[in-house]
Amino acid sequence: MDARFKSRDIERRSLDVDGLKRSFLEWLVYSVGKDARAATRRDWFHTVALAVRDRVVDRWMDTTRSYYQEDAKRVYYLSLEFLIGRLLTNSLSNLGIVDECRQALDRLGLSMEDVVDAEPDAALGNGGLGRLAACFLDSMASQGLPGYGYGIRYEFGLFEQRFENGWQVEYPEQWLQFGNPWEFARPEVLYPVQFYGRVEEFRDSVGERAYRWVDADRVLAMAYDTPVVGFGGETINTLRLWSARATRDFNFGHFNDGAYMKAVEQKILSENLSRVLYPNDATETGKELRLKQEYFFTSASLQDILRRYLQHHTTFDNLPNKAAIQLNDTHPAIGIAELMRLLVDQHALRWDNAWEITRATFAYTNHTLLPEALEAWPVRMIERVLPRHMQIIYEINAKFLNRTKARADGDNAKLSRLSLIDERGERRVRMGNLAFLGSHKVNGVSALHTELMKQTVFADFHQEFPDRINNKTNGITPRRWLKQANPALSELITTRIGEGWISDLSQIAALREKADDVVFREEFRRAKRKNKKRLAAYITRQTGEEVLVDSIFDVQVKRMHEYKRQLLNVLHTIALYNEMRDNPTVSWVPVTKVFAGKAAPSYHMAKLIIKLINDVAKVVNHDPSVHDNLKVVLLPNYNVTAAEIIIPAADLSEQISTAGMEASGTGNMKLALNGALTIGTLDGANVEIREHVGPDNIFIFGMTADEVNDLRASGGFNPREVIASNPSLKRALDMISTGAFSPDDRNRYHPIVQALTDGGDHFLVTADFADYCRAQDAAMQLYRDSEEWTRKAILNTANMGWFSSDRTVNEYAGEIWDVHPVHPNHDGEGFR
Ligand code: GL9
Repeated sequence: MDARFKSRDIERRSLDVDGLKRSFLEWLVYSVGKDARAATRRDWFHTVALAVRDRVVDRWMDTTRSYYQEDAKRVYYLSLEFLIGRLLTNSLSNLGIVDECRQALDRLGLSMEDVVDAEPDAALGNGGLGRLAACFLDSMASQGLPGYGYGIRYEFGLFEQRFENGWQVEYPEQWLQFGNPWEFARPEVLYPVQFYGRVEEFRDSVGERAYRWVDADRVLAMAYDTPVVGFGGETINTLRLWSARATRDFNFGHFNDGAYMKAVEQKILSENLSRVLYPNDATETGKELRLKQEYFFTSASLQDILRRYLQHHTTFDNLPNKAAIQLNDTHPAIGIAELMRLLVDQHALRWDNAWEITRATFAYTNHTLLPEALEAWPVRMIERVLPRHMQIIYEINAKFLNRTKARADGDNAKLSRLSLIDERGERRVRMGNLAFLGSHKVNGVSALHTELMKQTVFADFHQEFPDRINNKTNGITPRRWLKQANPALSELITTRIGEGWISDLSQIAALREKADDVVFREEFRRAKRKNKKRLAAYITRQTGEEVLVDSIFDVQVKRMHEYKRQLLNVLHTIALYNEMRDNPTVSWVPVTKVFAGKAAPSYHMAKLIIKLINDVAKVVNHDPSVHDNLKVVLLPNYNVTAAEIIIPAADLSEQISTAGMEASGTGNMKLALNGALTIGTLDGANVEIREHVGPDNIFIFGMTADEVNDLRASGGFNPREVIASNPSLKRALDMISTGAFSPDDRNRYHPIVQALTDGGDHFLVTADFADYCRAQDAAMQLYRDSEEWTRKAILNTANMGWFSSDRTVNEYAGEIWDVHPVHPNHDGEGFR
């Protein structure tokens, strides 16, 4: 080989400071096309990202080749959402070259922070469900598991949130505007996906009835691959996202004048499929475009999976031994009908055989019990958009109900609950039932949630298939959520217990004994304080508000939703404000209430709550009578990048959903791992967090899920009575309803007051208010004793090891997927 090429080739992979610096300059000039004098921060970000990407490509190919050579069983994580966030620090950190990169940039007169800050936040998800998918990708790659992510390459991720006059306003988030240096376009990886048309019946070669889907519209799914760098850089997995492309199969015969332009227009419109992420949190509005998105990426992914499988196999009998497909919620559940269609219609398998293979291949994760989130597509819509799938769903249903009828002896109510078709009102396909029936395992995301699945939405199915439901409590990746987001704390931890915790978070338990070490406590506090200063500066930049670094940073960051009860927190804020005003001579523990979160654009109540928080902030923050003892901030545009600044700085973590409604939560885990104490209900994974950190190190309040259930079953309660008996609650609500926070529109909050009173207070805000205030008081009293507080904070960090997504993914791998780590062969050419 030409020596010049060879040396360049080695340079491409060198990881020392000089090599990095040289390759930055080369990338800047030859790929970004700028010289160092003209380069902007964004140019430098692209330069560095491309240089880093260079250093993973060889190992990426090695990884893929090893999977192929070993014909390893792969797991395919199908998800409509991947909330990835920024990738630069993540890649550098997992490759172990953060310092080298910083020094190389330093020599070029650049700050690493500036370069990192120029990366857009990839927000291809709404919240917990999408972020979980991203944590799982990191954990699979970090443990050498052959895992692929499949999803949609949305041109517009989750909207950008701004506040105008205190109201949420949505702006398009154009994360791809300046290009995406991490992805590789694969114009040759292209699959047709069909919609509409009709089904034709015919006789196959052996005279059996068979079906073909004809006269359909066609769209192409084109692949974009992003390498997923595992910790240590040994395994580099793939996230494959599909983008819609118009077909070029013009029927020239049809064209004359206007028809031509119309046909081209139609083609262009078909590319809208991958244009935008639906911004709904746990509610689906039943829009046809959404159904098409779900089918689009599911069909392309299944075609790709079968193509890969067929490189090694000639029959489908081994598919379940070579591919595990995990459905992230019901969004890809149409995949069950699609795999049946591919096997039966395209590959001529017998129905029963295809069904056995399908069921053994799929598994389904349920992420919420909220009834409004359970997808149910109108039969008429599926009939029109996916006519063959509707037939297949009917067939699955008929066979299932026939088999079940024999045993159900006349329990027609039960049969109609088990049916894939909801016959009440407009007929609808219950996607949860389809997902359950078409999967060999079905799991919930926390112990409580899984129990509730068995008792509520899937009670009948659980009776029929008692071994199918299992629990996989969620987890979070310690790489992003401790090592990268919180360098101050993670460096401290590493000096004391080594760095084993990064890939085996259970080792963080070694910190337990440090909780009684006054020197360690002092250093732990110093790390927290550093993070709080960083957040205080961010708050000032974002809102103009100055906050006291030594106040309690009381943090509630998550989507705005009534069940998450930001309102409960707001009512406590107002009550505390009143107490401080009434008792100005008391020495108060200063409190900073930090809120952040987006509301679905059509969720009026959630948007009104945002306005209320901003209105309360305006009054409280400008009232000199509370001095600086209370500040309220609502940070705009909460996303992964903001979370990385907010979470390490939190003292108190608000996890206050109505018991039984938050399936798991994962923010609760991130905050506790970073040494925040939780104030929370016994809901979702809070229950397990309490077990791990110990009941003395968490503030639990409120009704339990059983109590909530009993109360609702007994016909609810009368919020008016509760309010009348609690003067501080009454006063806070009166202030809201009389316009104390909205003098410009005194009726503005009528809908909120109404919901909490005559509306019956469905989320039990008033019912839990008194106990919540008691828990808040306990937290404030504890905060005065900074040694005791720190001790408990350390015990939180030390006891959160079990909540690593490595543990979660290993449970899936062992109990659902049956996949095993593969050690890629890097031919000794690796960088370590
Ligand atoms: C969610 C649940 O509401 C959370 O409690 C859970 O932690 C995550 C991950 O399992 O899934 N289900 C759901 O629809 N969302 C969740 O966060 N919503 C969003 O992702 C916006």
